[in-house]
Parts: sequence; structure tokens; C-alpha cells
Amino acid sequence: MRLPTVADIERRIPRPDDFESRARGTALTARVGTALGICFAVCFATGMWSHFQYSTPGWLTLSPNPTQLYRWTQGLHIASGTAAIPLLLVKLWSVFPRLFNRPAAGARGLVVEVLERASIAALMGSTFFMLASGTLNIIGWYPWEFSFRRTHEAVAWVAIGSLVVHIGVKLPVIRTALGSPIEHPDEHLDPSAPTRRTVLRGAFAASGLAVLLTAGQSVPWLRKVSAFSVRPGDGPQDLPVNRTAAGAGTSETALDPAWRLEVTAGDRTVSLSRDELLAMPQSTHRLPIACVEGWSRSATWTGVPLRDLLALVGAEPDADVVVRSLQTKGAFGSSRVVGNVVEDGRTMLALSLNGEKLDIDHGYPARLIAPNRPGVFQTKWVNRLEVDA
Ligand SMILES: Nc1nc2c(c(=O)[nH]1)N[C@H]1C(S)=C(S)[C@@H](COP(=O)(O)O)O[C@H]1N2
Ligand SMILES: [Mo]
Repeated sequence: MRLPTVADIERRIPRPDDFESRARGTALTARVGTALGICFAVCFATGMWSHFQYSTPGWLTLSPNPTQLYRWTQGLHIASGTAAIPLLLVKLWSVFPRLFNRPAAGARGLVVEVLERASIAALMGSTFFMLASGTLNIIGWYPWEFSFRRTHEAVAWVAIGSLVVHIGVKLPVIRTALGSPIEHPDEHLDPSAPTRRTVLRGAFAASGLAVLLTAGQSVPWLRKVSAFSVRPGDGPQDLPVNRTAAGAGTSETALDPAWRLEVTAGDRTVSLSRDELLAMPQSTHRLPIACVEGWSRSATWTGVPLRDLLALVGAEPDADVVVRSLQTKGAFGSSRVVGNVVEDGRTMLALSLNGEKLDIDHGYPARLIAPNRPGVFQTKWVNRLEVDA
């Protein structure tokens, strides 16, 4: 028996022309690609905006206004990422036969082919990672060891960089494809096969449907439509809960009658019971919780403005404040509020929610709530405010 030669194997690998679906081709790829490019651009911009909330660059001062800004940017981030998934799959299907391209003869042809394939591999690997890790994050599953946020950010730069290179290289092809009609009337076609236009419409419809099925987690009137919403809004007091008191290890400490809020600035400390906080002038505001994982929901909060608490220790109303909590396990047990946000009268230590005493899973005895702030920083079970000198 003779072993197959390289030439035998090569003969068995399909060639681009062996794939017959006429719906494929640059006319389709360029159109789906344009939609995908728009989704990636929105996703990248809103994602960077979200990273700035964690590590704020020097040129940016976080503002409490517009109140709903973070809710919108993060909602768009999740919607554009979700919309990208069906588009990416259709785009890959439309270029799949090109995987079997043979390089042009000669060393130069080989080098060009290798470079092009390496750049596409970087683009594919990074976009796959972004969409997959983002989706797992939305469903609240972290099966990895690395920091989601830092890795998702670092790979985003690889993705956007390789995307820009890809668009740059393909620009002439994209221009020609977008400039000519999607169907060619002179093609002799099998009338039973789907047309390019059908595939394109299908891709857009699948993408729109994916958004519709998930957007109810931020858009109230879509709540009933959104079968895939991870947190449709069930939770005590009509608000979803990300981490329960049991999960954060605060079930007992939060109910301890000896609980006090400590407010410190330098060597001055004031200690207040919940009744003493309730005896202070209360404010009521409607503000959203906008979770980085995608869901958001407005609620009516009542409590004491942070700046009034700072006044008790003689601190400026626009000082930075570190908010600490009873939480002993896991992340997000504390957060920092910048002076601009502290100064806003709607930034409060909330004591009640939707007209009722704050539920323990929403942060009883007291939780932070501030306008235009990611949910992770709306610290629950607060027991200490430290004014940053
Ligand atoms: N102490 C503490 N506060 C916390 C968290 C936490 O894990 N620990 N989770 C945050 C996150 S991720 C969100 S989205 C909101 C959710 O608030 P809710 O459960 O009151 O709706 O609480 C925030 N506050
Ligand atoms: Mo969150």
C-alpha cells in the first residue's frame, strides 16, 4: 500500500469554487461586514466608557449628569455586542470558502497569504473572545481565573486594532462591493436557492431578534418580550438583586441592632444609628441601578444626602468619599465617590426603596445610591464613609 503524497492530500482539500451557494460573495460580505463594523464601533466606544468609570483618565471628571447616561451606554454596549453575534456568524459563512484559497505561486505569494491569514486569525480570535466572554459575563458566569474586566479591555484593543487593519486592507473591495447591486441580474440562478438579499435580511432579522430577546433587561416595555433576559426584574421591592446578603456574608451583621454608620474625616468621627439617620432631613429621588452586566432598573430611593453627612464632620460638600460596607467576602465591598458626585443632592445613603424599608438584599440598613453610576459602585450594607483628605 502506498502512503498518500502531499499532492494527493492537496487534491482532496476542497477549493473555493467547490462551494456552490451563490448567496456567498463580497456583495453579501461587505454589507454584513458594514453592519458588524458599526456594532463593533459602538461596542468598543461604550466599553471604553465603562472602563473609565473604574479607572478614570486625568482628562475626564466623572459627572452625576446626565442621570441616565451610564444606563444608556451600558445598555448600548450589551445590545451592540448581542447584535454582532448573528452578523459575525453570517459573515464567516459568507467567506468560509476562502479558507481553501491556495496561495499564488512563489515565495512572495506565500508570504502575502501567511500575513493575511495571520491578521484574520488575530481578528477572529479576538472578536470571538470578546463576544464569548461578554456573553458569559451577562449571564453572570465567570469560569476563568483572570480578571474579566482587564482581559476584556486588553483584548478589545487587539480586536479594534486588527479590525482597523482589516478594513484598511479590504477598503477597495468593500467600496466596489457596496457600490454595485447586491444581486446580479445576469447570473443564471437556481430559483429555489436563497438569494443574497434573503440571506442579508435573515442576518439583520436574527440580529434584531437577539437584541429584542435580551433588551428587556434594561428597557421596561420590552420586559415581557425578552425571553432571554437574565434578570427580568424579579427581586424584593421590584428590583433585581445581584449579590444577596447571604452571598456577601452580611445576613447577620446587617441585622445587628448595634449597627452604626461611622463618618470620618481626618481625626473627626461621627457615629449614627439608623434611627438617627431617619431623623435627619430625608430626600427622595428616582434613580436607576445600571449593572455593568447589562440589566438596569429605576426605583424610588429615600435617604440622607451624602453631603449632609459630610457636613457633620466638617468636610467640604465636594470631597471624595470612600464608602465601606459590612461585606467580608468577594469583590465590590467598597467604592469611591468623586467630589462632583458627592456634591449632587441626589447622591444619598438610601434607607428606603419604593416607599418601603430597604430589603436586606438591597443593602439594609443603608446603601449608597448616586446618579449616573455603574451598579457595582452602588455599595450595599454601608457602615463607613471615609472622607479622603
Ligand atoms: N456591598 C456590595 N454592594 C453591592 C454589590 C456587592 O457585591 N457588594 N453588588 C453591586 C452590583 S454589581 C449591583 S448591579 C448592585 C445591585 O443592586 P441591587 O441588588 O440592590 O439591585 O449592587 C451593587 N452593590
Ligand atoms: Mo452589577
